[in-house]
Amino acid sequence: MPQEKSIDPAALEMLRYAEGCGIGTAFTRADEMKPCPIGEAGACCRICSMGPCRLVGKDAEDKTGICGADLPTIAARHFARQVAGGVAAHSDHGRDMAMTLVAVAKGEAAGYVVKDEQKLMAVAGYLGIATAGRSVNEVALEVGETALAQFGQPFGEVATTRRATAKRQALWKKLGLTPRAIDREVTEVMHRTHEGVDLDAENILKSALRCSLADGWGGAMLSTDISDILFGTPSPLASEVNLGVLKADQVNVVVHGHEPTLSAMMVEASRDPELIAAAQAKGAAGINLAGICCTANEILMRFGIPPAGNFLHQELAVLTGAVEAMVVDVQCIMQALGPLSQRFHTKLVTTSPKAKIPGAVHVEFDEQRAPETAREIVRLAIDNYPNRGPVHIPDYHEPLVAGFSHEYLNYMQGGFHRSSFRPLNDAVIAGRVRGLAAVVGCNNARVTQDLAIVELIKSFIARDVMVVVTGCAATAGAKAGYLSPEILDSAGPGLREVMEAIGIPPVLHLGSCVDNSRILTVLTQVATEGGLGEDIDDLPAVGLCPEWMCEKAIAIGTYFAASGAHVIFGVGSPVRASSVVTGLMTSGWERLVGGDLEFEPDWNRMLERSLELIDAKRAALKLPPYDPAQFGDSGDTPYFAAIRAYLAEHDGAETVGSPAYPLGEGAGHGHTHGPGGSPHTHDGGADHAHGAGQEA
Ligand code: BF8
Ligand code: SF4
Repeated sequence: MPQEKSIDPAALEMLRYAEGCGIGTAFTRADEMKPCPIGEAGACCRICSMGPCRLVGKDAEDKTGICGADLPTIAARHFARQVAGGVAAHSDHGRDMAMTLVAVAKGEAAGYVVKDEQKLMAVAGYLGIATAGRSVNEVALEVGETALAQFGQPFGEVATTRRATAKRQALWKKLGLTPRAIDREVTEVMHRTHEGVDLDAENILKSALRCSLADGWGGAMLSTDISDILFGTPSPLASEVNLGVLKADQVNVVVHGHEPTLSAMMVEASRDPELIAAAQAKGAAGINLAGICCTANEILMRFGIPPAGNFLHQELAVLTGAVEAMVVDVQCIMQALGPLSQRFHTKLVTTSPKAKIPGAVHVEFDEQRAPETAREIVRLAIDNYPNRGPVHIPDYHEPLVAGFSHEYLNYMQGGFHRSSFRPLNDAVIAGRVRGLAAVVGCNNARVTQDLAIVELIKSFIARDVMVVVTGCAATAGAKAGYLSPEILDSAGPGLREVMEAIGIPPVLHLGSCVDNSRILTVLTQVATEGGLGEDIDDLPAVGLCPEWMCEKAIAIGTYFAASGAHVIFGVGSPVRASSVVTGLMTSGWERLVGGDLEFEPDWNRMLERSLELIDAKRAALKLPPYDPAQFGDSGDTPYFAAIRAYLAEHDGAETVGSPAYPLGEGAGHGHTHGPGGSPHTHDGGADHAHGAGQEA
C-alpha cells in the first residue's frame, strides 16, 4: 500500500506519479527485494574465501564457520567493520575540511575565507594552539595542520577527546578506549577483523568502541568545527522544506551529499547576477538552489537554503522533471540516480574523484578553483533548462527554523559574556523538562518513511522531553511541521514554559550528521554545569536513530554509547543472531562505559524504553519524579510572537534568485548578534504551505 511507504504526502504523491510513469524507486525496489535474513541478523561471514559461512538454524549459536569462528565472533566482526566504515566516511569528510582550511590559510583556495574568527580561536584553544599576537591565517594554518595530524600521528591521542568530561577521559584511558589517531583506529579494526586475528567478541567490540570515538570526538567533531570556521557557526534562521521548494519557473539545482565546500560555492554562484541573467535569457525566472541529505543541512544551517527532502526524496526530486542539475559529492547517493536522471532531462553531476556514477557528467571539484567549478555547474543547469519535459512538483513546503549550534544555545541562556546552560539544567532539575532526546539519522526504505521519527518527536515534546535533531531525521521532523515555532503549542506545559523563557523551540535542528558532535559537547556542558551529575551517563537523556540505514549511523550510535548515552536504534539489529553480542552491547557496555546500544523496531516501544531510561536517570540523581500536571499553561514571549508574525507575513523560503542579504553575511553574525536579531529571513515569494502539522 502506498500509504505504508511514507507519512509524507509529497512522497506519496510522487510515488503515485512514478507508478503512473512506470518508474521504480527505492520504495518499490524494497518490496521486490527482501533482505537476506542471514546477513541482516549478522550470521553471515564472508571475510575469507573458505566461506561465506552462514550460521543458521536452531543450533546456530553452537555452530562455527570453516575456521572455527563462532557466532559472537562473526556478528561482532561484522558490526566492528560497519563502525569502521562509518568512521572512515565521517573522518575522510573531516580530513577534506582540514585540507581546505590549510589551503585557505595559505591563500590557495580562492573564494573561501575564515568567516568565523571567534570559532577559529576557540578551536585553537581546544587544540592547545597559541593565538596571541598571531594573524588569523597563521592560526588557521596551525589549526588545519594540527587537525590533519590527528588522522595519522604516530604517537599520542586524538586531541579533541579532551573536550569530554575529565571523568570520561579518565574512564577511556583506564579502559584503553582513547583513540590514538583517527586513521589508525579504522585500520586497526580492519586488521583485527581480518581472517584469523581478533577472535574474541568482547575484545572486537572494544576496538569498535575506540574506533567510534575517533569519529564523534575526532573526525566528525573536527569537521563540524572547521565547517563553522569556514562558513560560520550557525544561529537561527527561517526557511522551508520539502519537494515544493522546487520552482516550476526557475532553473532548479539540487545539491546532494555531505560536504559543504562545493555547496557553499553553489550558493554564491546561483546568486550571481550574470548567471541569473543567463537563466532569464533561457526563459527561466531565476535560479533556485535546494538540497537533499546532509549537504542540504549544511547550507540550510548557514545560508537558509531550503532542503527538498531527506534520503528517500533523492529519486523523487528527479521525478518532478523540474531538476536541471542534481549535483552530488559523497555519501548517501543512490546509484539509481544515474539511470533515473537519463529518463528525464536532469543532468546528474558528480564532483568528487572519490565518487563517480555511471550515467553522470563529472565536473571535478577543485578547491583551488571552487568558484569557477560552481559557476560551470550552474551554467550547465541553465543550458539544460530548455530541455525540460513535463513537470510535476508536489505543492508541499513547510516553514522551519534551523541553525542551532552549541554556541548559540549558550548565548541564548546567558548572553555573550555569561553564557551557560543554567536555565536548562534548572528546568530539568525542577522537572519542567523531563529529559532530553536526540532523534537523529537516516531514512530506510524497509520502513515507513519518517513515521517513527515524527511520532517520536511528537510524543517526546508532548511529554516535556526536549528534542534535538540532526541529519535526515531533522528533515523528516521539519517536513511534518515539527521545526516550526508553531509547534510550541504541541509541547507539554513544563517544556513550553521553559522554551518560551529561554526563547528556543522545543525541537532544535543542530545540523548534519557530522554535527552530532554538537550533541556530545552540549551534553558534556549540561553534565558539567552542575546539578545533573558529572558525566553524560548521569543525564536523563537518550539518543534515538529510528530509521538507521548506513554504517555512519552505526558509528554514531556506538560513539554515543561509548560517551555514556543510552542509544536506541529502530529498524532491526545487525547482531540479532548472537545473543552474546546483543548482551555485550547492552548490559555489557552499560557496565563498561555507562551507555549502551539497543535495537527496537517498534517506535512505541522505543518511546516507552526512552521514558523508562530518562525517569531512571532522574531517580538516580534524586530529582523529583516527572509530573505532567505540575506546570500550567503559559503565555507567548515576544521572541515567538516575532517569529510567528514573520512567518505569517513572509511564509516562504529564501530563493537564491532573490537574496535578502549578501552571502558574506551568511552566518557571520553567529556570536556577535544576539537573539534579538531576527532569525535570518528572506523574501520568498513562495506560495502557501500545505499540510502544516500534519499527523502521521
Ligand atoms: O549523513 S542521515 S541517510 S544523509 S547517513 Fe545519509 Fe543517514 Fe541521511 Fe546525512 Ni546521515
Ligand atoms: Fe568462514 Fe572463517 Fe572464512 Fe569467515 S573467516 S568466511 S567464518 S572460514
